Amino acid sequence: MAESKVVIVGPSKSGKTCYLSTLAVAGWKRAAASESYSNDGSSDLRCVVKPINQAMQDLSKNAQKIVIEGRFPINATMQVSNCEFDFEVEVPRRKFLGGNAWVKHHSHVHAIDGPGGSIFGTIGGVATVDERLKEYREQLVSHAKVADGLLLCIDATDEESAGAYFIDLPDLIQELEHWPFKRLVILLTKAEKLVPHELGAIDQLKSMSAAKYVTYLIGPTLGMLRSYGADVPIACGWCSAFGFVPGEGTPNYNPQSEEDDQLLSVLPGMTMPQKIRSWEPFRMLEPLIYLASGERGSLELIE
Ligand SMILES: Nc1nc2c(ncn2[C@@H]2O[C@H](COP(=O)(O)OP(=O)(O)OP(=O)(O)O)[C@@H](O)[C@H]2O)c(=O)[nH]1
Ligand SMILES: [Mg+2]
Repeated sequence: MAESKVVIVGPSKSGKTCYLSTLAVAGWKRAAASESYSNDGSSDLRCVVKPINQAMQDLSKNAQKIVIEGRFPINATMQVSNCEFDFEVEVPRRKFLGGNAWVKHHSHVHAIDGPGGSIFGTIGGVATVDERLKEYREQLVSHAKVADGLLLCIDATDEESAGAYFIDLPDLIQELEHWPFKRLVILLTKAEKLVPHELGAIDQLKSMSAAKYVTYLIGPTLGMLRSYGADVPIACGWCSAFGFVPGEGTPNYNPQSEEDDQLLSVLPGMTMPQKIRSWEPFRMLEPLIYLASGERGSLELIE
């Protein structure tokens, strides 16, 4: 079994915890043969996410519960949690004389989730002098030093976070002393909010280039990453924990709500099966598929 260790990094509120919370359900949706679920990239790859420790189980369960209520209130993370899960992906390899042979990649993933402010404290008002944050930072750095994969989250709707990356990410990379990562993904979260709140908006998002958007947001920071992780390609893509309303393609958040946590699809009077079906996270698994197997799906490489 291939063991891989992934570190998830991103400024406060960039969607790290929601990302982890949503993975298990995204895996079930993909595996449910009765649902024509095509929102997670190439559907010919079989994959499964199995929480194996309490931290990951708690996150997944929390997301399952709150989504039934039509709200997604995830609190800011105040400690480092070591979320462990098994991730399996089977990738078809075309055989010489036709047909497919399946190659299984099996990762035991340790995903470290911690408060964004411990790494990205300069912009956004989180004081890095805070002793607790310093301690969290040390833990994250020690995990990152032996990680194979780096998943950087950026809130696609928050241009300010480009400043956080520009100012604070170089310090973190320097602290690692050597570049440990074999694969790197830059993930644009909350992507459903970037397109107009209308029917079919999902197709607009699918036609937009994540690579161009990442380059626009953090171009010079990419140069810094390149100079440290010379040969490691930079993959990037869109994702959304809220997703789009199934069958309609409308972004699944309530634009009238003040809070950033209300799903549009869960309406009073809906049956429970309807509620459960109406939550379809968008492209949550592709980063993990790539980190485990190198299969890119819809992730784009930055040239
Ligand atoms: N609309 C929308 N909101 C999202 C999505 N993912 C996360 N959010 C919201 O963004 C806010 C921050 O998400 P978190 O997952 O807590 O972010 P975090 O990076 O873990 O933040 P810290 O723990 O503070 O470092 C929450 O209010 C979420 O409800 C998404 O896909 N769409
Ligand atoms: Mg968090």
